[in-house]
Amino acid sequence: LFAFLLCFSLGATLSGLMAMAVNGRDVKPAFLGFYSRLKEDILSDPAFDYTDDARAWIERMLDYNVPRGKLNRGISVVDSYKLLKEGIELDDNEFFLSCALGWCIEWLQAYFLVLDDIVDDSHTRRGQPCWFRVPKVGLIATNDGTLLRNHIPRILKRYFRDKPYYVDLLDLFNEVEFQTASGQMLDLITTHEGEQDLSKYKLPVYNRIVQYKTAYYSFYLPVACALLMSGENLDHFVGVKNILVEMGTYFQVQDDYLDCFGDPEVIGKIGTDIEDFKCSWLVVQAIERANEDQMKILHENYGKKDAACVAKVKALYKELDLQTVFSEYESKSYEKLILNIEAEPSKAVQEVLKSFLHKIYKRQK
Ligand code: DMA
Ligand code: MG
Ligand code: MG
Ligand code: MG
Repeated sequence: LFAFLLCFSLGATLSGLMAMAVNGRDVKPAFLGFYSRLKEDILSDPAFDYTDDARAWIERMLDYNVPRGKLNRGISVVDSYKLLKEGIELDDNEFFLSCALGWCIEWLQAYFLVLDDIVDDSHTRRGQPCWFRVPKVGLIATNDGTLLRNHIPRILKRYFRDKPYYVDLLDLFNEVEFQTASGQMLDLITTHEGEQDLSKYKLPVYNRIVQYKTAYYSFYLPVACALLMSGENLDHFVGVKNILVEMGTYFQVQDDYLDCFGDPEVIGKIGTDIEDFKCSWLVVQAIERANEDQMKILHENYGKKDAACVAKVKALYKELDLQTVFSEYESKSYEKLILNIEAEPSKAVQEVLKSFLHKIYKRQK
């Protein structure tokens, strides 16, 4: 009887969560609930015969890297899809499908972050050591990244292969992955140029890097997924794409700002941009404003893995008042984005874009 009651109340709670999420308010608990289902699919994939060790490895790797972030990108698919339906309620299956696409983006993000932390020589991520820093993981993390990436088409195949938009969905994920990896390449090879000549770090170089490495997968992809689910042709949404790329650029400027000035306890990661000689928004702004003596300080201290050098760079950023420069940039970007959004013909699309913008405006993490 006890077991029965327990099952009954668990069932009731789950369907309660679903009903709440489907009808509007709190998507996150229901979204998180579907993670276990997708994980179970992967662990029982008939194409691979898991030993107990293999199963335990994958499960730990997924739990460590996939569901522990803010989940903004994933949940945005659901939020956007709901807004595009303009008040027509999602049924349970539509709700699940939009969550599954959201999780594919979270899987993609996990894949990029596992590798990004290796190439950036980072220490922590989401308040825990980076996956490759975990004992016994090390460079096995590179293959785990490959696996995370390969899980995405498997999820898509299982749940979307009969949909008319299946081919477009596969193509979308392929394109966005290509753009992101290309952006990561630009991010990484630009540091070589900066080491030769710091004055190469100018705004157009910066914008190009962040458009590719961040904006497409973080901003365009969630909305594009929701549009495909709604039966739309993505070729008709070039204006929306441009706005989302602008928003993604603003988001990466925030990321760069927080790398230096954010609280590691809050952002869950310790910044490494100064040590790594990154073409960060802050150094671009510093170079624009520095006099000869200040340029000398930058030349002598930027890109050194030495706490004293990093402190000197941070002191210079404060001297140049980059905190104020940033908050002015932040308000201006917001105003410009709102203007562009309000010029979009569809009210539903406007709502999608505004809800996205409000999730990130003045974020602390
Ligand atoms: C992030 O750039 C881009 C991708 C594709 C992960 P980043 O190295 O600034 O990110 P983070 O600050 O999270 O390490
Ligand atoms: Mg990084
Ligand atoms: Mg990086
Ligand atoms: Mg960063």
